[in-house]
Amino acid sequence: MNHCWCLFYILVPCFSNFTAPMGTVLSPDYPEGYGNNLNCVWLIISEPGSRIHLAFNDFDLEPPYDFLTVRDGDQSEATMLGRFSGAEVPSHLTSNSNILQLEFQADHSMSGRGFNITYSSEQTISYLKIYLY
Ligand SMILES: *[C@@H]1O[C@H](CO)[C@@H](O)[C@H](O)[C@H]1NC(C)=O
Ligand SMILES: [Ca+2]
Repeated sequence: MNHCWCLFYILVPCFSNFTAPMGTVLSPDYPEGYGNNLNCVWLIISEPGSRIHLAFNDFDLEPPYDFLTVRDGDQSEATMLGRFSGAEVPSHLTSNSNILQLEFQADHSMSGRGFNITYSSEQTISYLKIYLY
């Protein structure tokens, strides 16, 4: 018998929600390499009326097949704030709403180091202060 099952790409799901006011989102097994066939969705949920700030401490994904998509809100069609791949560390970004969605996809081969992203949430007032500063 010919074992063709190996040709099917089985996506390993990984989901989690972050509700603490600040925290760190790491790719699976960071910094050892994240592996293959991933479709991860992380939601960062802050207080209504606040915004979430992302700072990329480290970033290394196999371009262009592995990438991270950041969306403003929890819907799959929510506005995309950025899509990142490769080894260039993205500049920081801030949500417009109180929910940020990070979706990480990796294909069937090759892995980079992964990513280390810290987030913090700010009430809109203090966000404006920081923004104007
Ligand atoms: C993620 O980056 C932060 C800031 O550079 C660092 O303090 C922390 O140790 C890193 N986490 C890991 C698991 O490397
Ligand atoms: Ca890959």
